[in-house]
Amino acid sequence: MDIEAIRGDITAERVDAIVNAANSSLLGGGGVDGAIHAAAGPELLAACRALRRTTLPDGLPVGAAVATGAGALPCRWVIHTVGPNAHRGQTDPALLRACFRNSLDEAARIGARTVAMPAVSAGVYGWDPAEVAREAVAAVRDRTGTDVELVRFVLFSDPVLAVFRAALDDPGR
Ligand code: AR6
Repeated sequence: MDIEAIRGDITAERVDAIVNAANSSLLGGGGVDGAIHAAAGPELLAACRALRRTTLPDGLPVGAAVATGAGALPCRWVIHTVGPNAHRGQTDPALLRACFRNSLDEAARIGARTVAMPAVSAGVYGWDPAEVAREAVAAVRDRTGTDVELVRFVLFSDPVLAVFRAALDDPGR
């Protein structure tokens, strides 16, 4: 599996699946979630509403991941995950690692070979981007045996890109 980190807007990624840093409602929000819904158009919201009516009436739990179609986005699937919210006392790194691990497992399950991921929880949810980077890299390295061939971390700023590059350069992770 190739693992890389770039600076960019994840909505422009031409990969099989992109990961969304959603909230439990799955009905949209700000940050990368807002950007993904804006670029995908109403089909994505309709797919999320369908999940809420059927398999996820209470919403998506923190740490879990679920795929939908991608509407007008250039990718084929959006994998929604819910990061822990540090402002609400959700400070267990295992929850954050679970987001990345479960997103990758969902990617493998649906047959996605190339996956782009943002810095889940590093924005509105208040986590230190360096800690997000460490958990994200550890989770992905733990899943190198799956059929996913490429994981690309797509970061929105140079400082966040730098901490992801540092985590990737650390062989202990
Ligand atoms: N491409 C890549 N990364 C982005 C983009 C983009 N287009 N836009 C923002 N980021 P956040 P969270 C970065 O706040 O902390 C929403 O309202 C951003 O700079 O999007 O998990 C949801 O509905 C940051 O580094 O997600 C939830 O309520 C990272 O993505 C809540 O925010 C994550 O920031 C989730 O908060």
